[in-house]
Amino acid sequence: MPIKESEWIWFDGDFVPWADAKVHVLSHALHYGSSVFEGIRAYKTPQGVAVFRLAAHVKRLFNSCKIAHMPVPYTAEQTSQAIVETVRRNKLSSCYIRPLVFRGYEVLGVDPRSCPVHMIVAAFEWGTYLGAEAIEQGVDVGISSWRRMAPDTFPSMAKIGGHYVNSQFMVMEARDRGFSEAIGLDIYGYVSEGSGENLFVVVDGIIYTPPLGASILGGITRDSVITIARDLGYEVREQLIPREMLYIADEVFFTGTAAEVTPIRSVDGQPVGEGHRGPITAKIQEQFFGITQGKLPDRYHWLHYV
Ligand code: PPE
Repeated sequence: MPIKESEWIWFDGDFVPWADAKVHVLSHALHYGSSVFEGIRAYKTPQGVAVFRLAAHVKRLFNSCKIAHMPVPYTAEQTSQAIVETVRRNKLSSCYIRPLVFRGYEVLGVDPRSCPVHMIVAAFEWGTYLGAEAIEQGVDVGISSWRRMAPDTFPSMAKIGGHYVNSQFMVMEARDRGFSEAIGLDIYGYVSEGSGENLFVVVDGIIYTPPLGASILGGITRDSVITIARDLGYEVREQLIPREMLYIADEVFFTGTAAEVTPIRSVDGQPVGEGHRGPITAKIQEQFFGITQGKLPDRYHWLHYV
């Protein structure tokens, strides 16, 4: 799906027209994946447009940059302002926001540290990630033959551009096999995550999700869902998940900023539970979308009004 262009992109402190937000072809990030990014959503609520968990996303951006040895030339406050201003200036309501910090043009060679660090913030309309019906109907997924990164190869807690080469292999293979998305196993063979989503599994009323040590990104939607589920009275266990637990699960679902809360109806061609969205997934969705769309009280202070 082509990007729905908006008018302005925040680029190193200035708003530039969408078509003029350009970099040199010898920019370091283009050659070696030396970038860090965030994916954030803003939602239309009856009280106005609100950015979901802005502070948590800005914090993770800075943490990723710290892990990547990429000093951000702006403060967290300036970054938050840039994000809010980008939504406002483009007169967007519900939208996806993509901040990106990257190594630019100066030298070639692997060590990025003499290249300048730039930051952009783009925002644009972006509908449901895995298709319009996915939120209700669920998606069909397959276990990838590509493993997630080993803990001592790439730091999975950092949202670094280069990591997404692995995600690209996973999702291309999945789609070639007729699935919407892939589930990656970690290097030890335990369930890790999707190419761009965290994963939850429900068995006998208990909710399981892989721990940070299973080569996952510490998802902000994951954290939100854990909070919601525990408040609903469910036990949530962050623990290693063997692959076969997916085949006997009552419910499985993805979480992510882009994917939101998306049910999984089959894994490797085997139906999950009854083969459609399960009741716990539905309850969590109701809370998640209720809060993001301003229909339920913002009891965790997750909304930052634009
Ligand atoms: N794991 C990965 C690998 C990942 O990329 C994401 C977000 C998540 C988990 C969920 O994290 P969070 O969004 O904080 O709940 N993936 C982003 C990029 C998707 C894309 O295609 O680009 C996103 O959802 O914005």
